[in-house]
Amino acid sequence: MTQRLTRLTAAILTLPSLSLADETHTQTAAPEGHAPIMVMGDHMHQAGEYMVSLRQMNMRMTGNISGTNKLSDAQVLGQPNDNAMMPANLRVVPQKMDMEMTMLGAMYAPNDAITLLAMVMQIDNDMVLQSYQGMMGDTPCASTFVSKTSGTGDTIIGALFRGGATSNGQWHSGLAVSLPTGAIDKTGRPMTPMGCAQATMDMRLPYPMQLGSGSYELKPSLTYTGDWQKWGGWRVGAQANATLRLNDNDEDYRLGDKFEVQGWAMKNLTPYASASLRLDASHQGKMDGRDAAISLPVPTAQSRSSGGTYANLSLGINLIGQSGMLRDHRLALEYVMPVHQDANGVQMKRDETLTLGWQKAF
Ligand SMILES: [Cu+2]
Repeated sequence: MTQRLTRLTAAILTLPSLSLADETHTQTAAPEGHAPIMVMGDHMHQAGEYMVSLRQMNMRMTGNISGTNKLSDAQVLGQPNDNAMMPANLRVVPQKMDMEMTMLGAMYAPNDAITLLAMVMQIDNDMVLQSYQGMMGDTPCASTFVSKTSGTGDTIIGALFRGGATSNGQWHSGLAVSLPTGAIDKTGRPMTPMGCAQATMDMRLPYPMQLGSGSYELKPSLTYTGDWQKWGGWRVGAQANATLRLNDNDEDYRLGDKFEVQGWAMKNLTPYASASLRLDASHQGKMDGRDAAISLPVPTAQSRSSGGTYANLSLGINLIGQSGMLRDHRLALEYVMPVHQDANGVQMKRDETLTLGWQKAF
């Protein structure tokens, strides 16, 4: 009798975990099955599965900050020019920048323990700047000018390694390398403060206008994803990752190493839609060395103006097709709002970023 009761109790206790296991199985097609679209390497695949993805990221920047403080154009003009004796201070002030990144990614799992990944990208930078007349004073040139660069960015290849299971989820680690396929010698003809005329020769454009870091990079990561059924049915995740620059690039500098932590929570709205909330914080060190050919009297050309500490809050929507031609196609949108910016030197102030992404596993 006691034995039968024990067996029955055991069977009842197993029931919820059985239904849970079933849910986990169908989760591959759930809208909250993948992390918000800006998170890289958040999930692994099962043996033989592959996936393609396309992301379009648009980032806007306006005005300038030093540390956490917003600077007026006049305050930027009061900053020293480290690149030359003359002019002694900065003479060109960035007003607005649009950075568009198109990322094409692929994932493939040769077995259940490892998922391989690769990503190539195309970058389009568009900056509007204001030059100020002559070697000093704050008389602007009659019009602003536009500086543009575009081309291939750096290329990422790597792998994710299945870790262990926790009571409510699982974790995996990742290791990728970034290959310096993005140009770091892009040129343009900015409007010079002397006579407010366009430069007559091509000049190397400032660091943020370049398309890559120029260095080989190591990118380790650690990711946790979980199903918090008991606490209201949230799908949650957390990731720590780093970008370590392995060498000085061909132009004799090395961008600072970057460290990032982020956490997210996703909630099912319907069988085909989920909403997400994500918080990320990152720190990037100052660059080491400088490119002697980048010498314009503009804050973005000063090697001290690199790196900083940032935090963002992001809202996202994730859709997954349930039937017909749309079945298993994922479409996701994420809107990133900066909540903390502490920049080294003088850098442009980041505004919102919008990313649209499509993913399909086979
Ligand atoms: Cu994938």
